[in-house]
Amino acid sequence: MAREQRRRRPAQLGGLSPPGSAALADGFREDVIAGLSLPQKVLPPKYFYDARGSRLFERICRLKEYYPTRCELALTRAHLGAIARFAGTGCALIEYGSGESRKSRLLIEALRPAVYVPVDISAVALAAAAAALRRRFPWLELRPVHGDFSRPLEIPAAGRARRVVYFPGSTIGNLTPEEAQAFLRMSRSQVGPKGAMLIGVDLKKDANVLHAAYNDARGVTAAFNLNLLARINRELGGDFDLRRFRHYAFYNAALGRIEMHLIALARQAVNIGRFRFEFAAGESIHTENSYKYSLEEFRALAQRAGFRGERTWLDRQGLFALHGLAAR
Ligand code: AVJ
Repeated sequence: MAREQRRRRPAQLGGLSPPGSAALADGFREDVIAGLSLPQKVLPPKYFYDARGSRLFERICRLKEYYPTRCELALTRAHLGAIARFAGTGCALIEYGSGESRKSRLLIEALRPAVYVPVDISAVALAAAAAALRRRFPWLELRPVHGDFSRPLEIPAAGRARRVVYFPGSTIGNLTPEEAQAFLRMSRSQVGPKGAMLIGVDLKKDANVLHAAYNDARGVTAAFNLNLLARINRELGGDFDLRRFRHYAFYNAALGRIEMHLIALARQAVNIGRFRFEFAAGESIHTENSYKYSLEEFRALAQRAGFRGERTWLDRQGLFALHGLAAR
């Protein structure tokens, strides 16, 4: 087992980072060494999204088993008028994560925000998204913020416009419920007493449906998970043998979450720079949690964070929810 004093994570919300964000290299090394030194080995899911991982995630979003992306887009289309009325046209729309998705374009068209503030930790992704939006919406007042939305941000002056945070994709599922509550509370202070939030949250459902979504037949999710080890090899000089680890995802009903792991198929040692990590046969690296919330559970969580769950929109199959939260 590697020895090195473990540094405290800079924020509690270390698991949260928008898809496509390039994690800072030094943080990556520290987090990997620290995570693999724990009795239950862990790797933070934000490191999935290097260039290759982001491409694999896009492929996941198009898989037939992976319903969240499809359902969220469908429900946004189906309820666009009501969503826009809830948020209020002419609001200041702040989006956490990449701002070039199809859902954001729909919202911008329907909401005609006074100002649109995409927040992304990846400068490259942010610039590309902003350029595309400028071409498409020449009338739009666009003020990109390069930063980490898991920490309080300086949001450019939006005048008197109502602030609405848009946080799609159930990315909040990567956080524990305690972390999610803290994150919502921080968002609540960002939008102020008249503000609101539109947040996409995956629902609890038949465990077989959940299982299929994270164990797709083509093995794209497995490749996405294993890419984390490949990335450690590429960027940190690790010597993981990818053939000796296997993707394992299951629904932990007691905790209400999908867990993704990488399981060592045989006893082995892995070197990363001057560190050496021992694996027993069958030992896991826990790489991701994806929490699922019933409508009531999420409303209660939002309530504890200073929001009132005012509206909820579902897709036709009732698999995914968009919550309209108002500050209270
Ligand atoms: C981007 C965190 C919402 O949890 O479903 C997809 C990531 N992991 N397949 C999710 C993911 C495996 C995704 N989130």
